[in-house]
Amino acid sequence: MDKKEREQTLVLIKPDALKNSLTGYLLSQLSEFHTGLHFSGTKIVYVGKMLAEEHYAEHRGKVFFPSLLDYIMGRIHYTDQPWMQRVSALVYQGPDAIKKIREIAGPTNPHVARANKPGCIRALGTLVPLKDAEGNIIGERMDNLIHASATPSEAEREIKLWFKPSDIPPLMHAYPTAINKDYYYLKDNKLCMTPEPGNICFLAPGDIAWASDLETLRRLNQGVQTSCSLEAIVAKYLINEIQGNH
Ligand code: 3AN
Repeated sequence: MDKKEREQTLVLIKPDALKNSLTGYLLSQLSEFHTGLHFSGTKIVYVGKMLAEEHYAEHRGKVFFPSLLDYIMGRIHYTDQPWMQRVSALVYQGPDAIKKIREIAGPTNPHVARANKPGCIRALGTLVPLKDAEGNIIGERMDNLIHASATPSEAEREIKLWFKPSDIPPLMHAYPTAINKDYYYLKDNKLCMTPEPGNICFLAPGDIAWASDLETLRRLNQGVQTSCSLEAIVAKYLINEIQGNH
């Protein structure tokens, strides 16, 4: 398979789409028949705080950030049904996968989507005003049903954040993988290599991992600065394993 054929992108069907039973419609819009793309990974994910924060890391500190986390974690649309708090994560693959899916998704802001691109998925979304304690409007939350990677580097970061290599058929892997040889634990939100009571093991010898994750862990263990955070690795390998902040 050549590089063009192998282009991948991450799609998240967000809680507002699930709540409104739009999943079938979205999958149909994104289907091979409409896009020429095929999926190489699909899973239902409980989104913990660590995963949510890593996914939206570029928006950290912005006024809408806390609400954005609540939204992707399902706390807005399934407030009283914690067991329903999840998203559907998919990897689509094929020529121009990123561009094709962004086109169908449409502009980020649902009002702009409705005005400029009627018929796109995000035209079905909603804008929700955000208020401070006194009731003043301080911003808005964009409930826009679907996430789609915007660039190849974003797609790589996001696919590696949401998917382990073993979630994707081996012949469809777009990024190098390696067999892990060490035990890696999380202890008080820090990397730890020894088993101690209360430590959470997130990678064990024999596990297949993204090669870049193992390189990051090797560097972190040596105290070297890395561009990928420990949280971005831990969040993924613990997906659906722990309910809570991880
Ligand atoms: P996109 O999802 O189109 O790639 P990003 O990556 O800029 O857009 O933003 C990620 C998410 O953050 C958006 N889907 C939207 O929910 C939220 N967001 C982005 N910009 C704003 C904004 N100015 N006000 C409120 N929410 C925003």
